[in-house]
Amino acid sequence: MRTLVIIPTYDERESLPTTLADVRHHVPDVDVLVVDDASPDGTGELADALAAEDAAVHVLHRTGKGGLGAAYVAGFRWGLERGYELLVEMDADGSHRAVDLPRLLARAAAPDGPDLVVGSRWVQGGAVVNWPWYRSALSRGGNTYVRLALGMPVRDATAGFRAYPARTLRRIDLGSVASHGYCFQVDMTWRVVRDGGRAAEVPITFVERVAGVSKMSRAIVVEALTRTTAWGLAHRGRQLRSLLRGTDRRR
Ligand SMILES: Nc1nc2c(ncn2[C@@H]2O[C@H](COP(=O)(O)OP(=O)(O)OP(=O)(O)O)[C@@H](O)[C@H]2O)c(=O)[nH]1
Ligand SMILES: [Mg+2]
Repeated sequence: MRTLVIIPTYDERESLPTTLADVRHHVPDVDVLVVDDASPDGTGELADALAAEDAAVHVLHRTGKGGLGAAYVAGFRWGLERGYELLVEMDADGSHRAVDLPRLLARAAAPDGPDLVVGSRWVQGGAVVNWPWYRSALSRGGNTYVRLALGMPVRDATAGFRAYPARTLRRIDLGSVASHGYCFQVDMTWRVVRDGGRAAEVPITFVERVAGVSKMSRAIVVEALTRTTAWGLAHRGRQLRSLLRGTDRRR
């Protein structure tokens, strides 16, 4: 399958070279697209220099920090226009290990494979390295809330290491995806599952970044919480209405 690994960057000058080298080493047949939002630290120029030396590496420059979701939507469009059959999301900061990519890709490429493959921290065999207890608690708690609110059988819906067959992305109205932070991941998972798609989880080991700074913020957590609650209420309302219609008919 023609595969594109999309790596969004904002101020990842220190981490990007290693991330790119690891991807090229572990999955040499795969192309890479760096989507940079005019990083002030010059990550975009660095990516251009790396791409000039390697025909498999491409760079998409955006004009300013527009959030993770918008960067991925731009990357998906770029890849779909060029006929890639499998599109992968991966962080630049070293948290997602390229050594896990072959398993993720194999699961996605299997005959009759799922509509989404999530690299999961919270299934058997998954792990997180070097997170303080409160980051683990936030991620586990957030994912439990998402699962209960949406009734979605996914243990790590906020995970940002994942693979989409092109057919899945073509079914989604990408222009209507407005989530910015890791809410984007929940949003995309929900769109797949809500419409009857199958999501599979593959265990991965997530490693806390060693260089650069996290872009996670209170606003990103609040966005995830409020949007998930709204989707959950709408979903439960729909369920209730169809239940009542069924009861009416039986009377
Ligand atoms: N293009 C682009 N990339 C972004 C933006 N925000 C974050 N990123 C990138 O998205 C990836 C994930 O962001 P992180 O800051 O690591 O966020 P996180 O993984 O939720 O948080 P930590 O676990 O604390 O690192 C990294 O490669 C970032 O450089 C953005 O607005 N635009
Ligand atoms: Mg990170």
